[in-house]
Amino acid sequence: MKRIWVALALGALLALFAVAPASAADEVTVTLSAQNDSGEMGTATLTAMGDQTRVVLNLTGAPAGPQPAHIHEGTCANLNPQPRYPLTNVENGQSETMVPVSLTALMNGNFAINVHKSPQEAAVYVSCGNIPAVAQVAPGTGHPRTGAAGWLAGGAAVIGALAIGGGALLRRRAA
Ligand SMILES: [Cu+2]
Repeated sequence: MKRIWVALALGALLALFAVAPASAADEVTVTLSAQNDSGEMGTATLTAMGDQTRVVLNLTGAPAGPQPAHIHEGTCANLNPQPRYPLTNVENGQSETMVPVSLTALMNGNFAINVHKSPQEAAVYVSCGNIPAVAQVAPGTGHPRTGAAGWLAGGAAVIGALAIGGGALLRRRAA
């Protein structure tokens, strides 16, 4: 029986490696550039959490705040002023939000993240970054996206392990 478990463990391990690169690509960093001479710039880190996405903003040159922040449709150059997904107010350059939309949808929807000067001066944009489309990101990060290939490799590993295990079992029965 021992050989079966070794084979199964090996198969599970191989399956894990086959799927692992997908999770690395489930995080995207958006560069936030200063607008209107604000000097506020930094990053937005988007992490896939199933059908939700965690959005973490990290800005330097930011005031204490609070500063409203949103995901808008459009690009920083041509932003739909109506926010699509509100983000937690930026305070001291920091903000973290779970938005109820998948990272894939965000990356296929032509969205941008922006920060406003203050609740009183929301019309003044101080920082913005375009969420890149999936096709533009995959080559840049060097991580392959989740694909059928990964699942096929995982499945093949499991089937291989079962075959090895089954063979060992048959040999044992025959002996
Ligand atoms: Cu906004």
